[in-house]
Amino acid sequence: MMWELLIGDRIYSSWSLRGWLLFEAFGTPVKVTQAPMFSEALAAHLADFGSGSGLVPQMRRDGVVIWDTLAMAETLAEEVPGMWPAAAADRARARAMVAEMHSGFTALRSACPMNMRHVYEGFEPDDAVRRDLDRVEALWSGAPGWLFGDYSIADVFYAPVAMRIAGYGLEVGAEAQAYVERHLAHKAVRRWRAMGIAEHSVQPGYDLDLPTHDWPGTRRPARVATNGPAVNETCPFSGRPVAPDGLAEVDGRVIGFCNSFCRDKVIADAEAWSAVRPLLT
Ligand SMILES: N[C@@H](CCC(=O)N[C@@H](CS)C(=O)NCC(=O)O)C(=O)O
Repeated sequence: MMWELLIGDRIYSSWSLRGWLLFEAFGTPVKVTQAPMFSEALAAHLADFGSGSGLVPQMRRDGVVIWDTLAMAETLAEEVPGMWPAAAADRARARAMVAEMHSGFTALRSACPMNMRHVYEGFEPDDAVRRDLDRVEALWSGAPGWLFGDYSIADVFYAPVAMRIAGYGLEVGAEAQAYVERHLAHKAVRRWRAMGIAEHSVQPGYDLDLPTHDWPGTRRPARVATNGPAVNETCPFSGRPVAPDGLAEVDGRVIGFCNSFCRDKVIADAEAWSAVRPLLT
């Protein structure tokens, strides 16, 4: 049986992002169930999972429920090779970094809740946030690209920190900034954000009253299309017929999808989807 993963709002839920990357970034198939945080729908899914933790993400298979990202990482790493670094010393350091992320950085996490919709302007980190950032920079220092060469669980755990540095315009040195940009360019992260935009969910508690500008990166100009025909007859994701409300215009070409969620995730970032690339100009 395939693992099932329960997640909250993709735009805001940093732990959900970690949980999903534990699958997506390592090519492990998973059936994802998403519902907005604090919603009745999520409460019903949480009750069905039955762990009693009340938090996301959670994963389950064959009646076994795992309700915390650290336990999810260790459980998946038992069956998926290469999730931890290969060398024992790297593995030990990676575990320490992941544990520190899991239990620490409370100032950064509470002052800068993840919000992948846009970049805030004029956010001033206080001393406690600055100390957390200094610590993050020290941990990332000397990394050969990803923290331990190949992408590992350590990178999964620091991906939302990279999103916060980007999203709050937090100043870090050139080396840390390059690591942030590596995450921003990571196709899995781009797909996650595109799906988050397509959820059209707003959680007011996560939004700051500051001016904003666009999320970093270049994306194809795209919008909802009302008139076809589309260049394709079947949805590039599902193979099902194109739906009347499934049309997107990307760079002037109308592409069709089987539902409006897939339409909107492509409008948000067309190049993040390998199934869509052959349909782009
Ligand atoms: N230690 C947990 C943290 C999970 C967590 O705090 N999840 C947040 C979303 S990012 C949540 O479910 N918040 C909803 C709530 O507090 O009711 C883990 O590693 O999975």
